[in-house]
Amino acid sequence: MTADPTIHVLTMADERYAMPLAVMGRSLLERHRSGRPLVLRVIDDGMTADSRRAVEESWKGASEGGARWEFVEPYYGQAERLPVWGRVPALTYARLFLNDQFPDRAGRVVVLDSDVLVLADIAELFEADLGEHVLGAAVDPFIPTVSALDGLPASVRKEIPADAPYFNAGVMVVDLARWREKEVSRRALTYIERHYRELRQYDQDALNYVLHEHWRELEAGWNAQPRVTNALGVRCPEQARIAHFSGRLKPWLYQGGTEWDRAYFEVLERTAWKGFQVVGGWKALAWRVYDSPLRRLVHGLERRALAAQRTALLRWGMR
Ligand SMILES: [Mn+2]
Repeated sequence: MTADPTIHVLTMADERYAMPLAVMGRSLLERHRSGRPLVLRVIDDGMTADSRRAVEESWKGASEGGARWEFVEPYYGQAERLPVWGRVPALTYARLFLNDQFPDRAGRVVVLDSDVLVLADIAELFEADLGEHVLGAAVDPFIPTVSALDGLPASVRKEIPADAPYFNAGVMVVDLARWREKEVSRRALTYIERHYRELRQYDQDALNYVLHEHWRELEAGWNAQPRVTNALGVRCPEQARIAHFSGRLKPWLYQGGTEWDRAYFEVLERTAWKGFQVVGGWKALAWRVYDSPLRRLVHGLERRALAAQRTALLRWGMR
């Protein structure tokens, strides 16, 4: 590592995610206590000027010092086809070109989804032991191995042991020099071009394929996913250092009952969205009923139904 002590963090958001971005950034900055300079770089896919102003307002004074932020445009390299379906925008693929965001750097960068809540000092993640690996990430509790439901497609499984763990790309610490050395961006794009009809988790599939021997498993607490408990009956790590509200059950859409939902709203109250309340009505109620321990009875079916929908869309809906 270089002598530059600056901590670099990269995230992505569009207009729909302005508020979650404000909460994520606020939580990151409030816990940033190492005294090192911190730069939060936001890949901004068309936020309005008002929203950006509110986001920046939310971050002012959040950190005891040494933090700044910048907004940049998305970049997708030579990509021609970025398959999307459901609620996730093409912006997720910007992650694959993270090295292009730092052309002059060879150190590290922490990459965070904007649907996370940071509960620990990010310096610890930034300094995580990676050995010789390209990146550090936590195993995805919803997709523990490459051969799990929603893991990598059968066509590539012969190249990777079936029990190889599968990581969630929503929280990563990346060594930029090694990323370039392994040509991760180019190879991930090749994977997407070749397998776009079988993609399940967008860019995350490509990264798991390309890096299956080159990532270091981090403690589960760095990417604790609160919804896993009701969906799978799996415990969420108690020592959550980053809570990740992955999937469709976002804390701002309905009243989730976990301690992390409460923590989320505590931070939200210190942003420009102070006073925000979940919109009531049948939809929020439906999410709430749905996110119960009973969910595990139907979760498998739900995922299969979504998979069938996605397959039909990728097969018939593109080109
Ligand atoms: Mn996410």
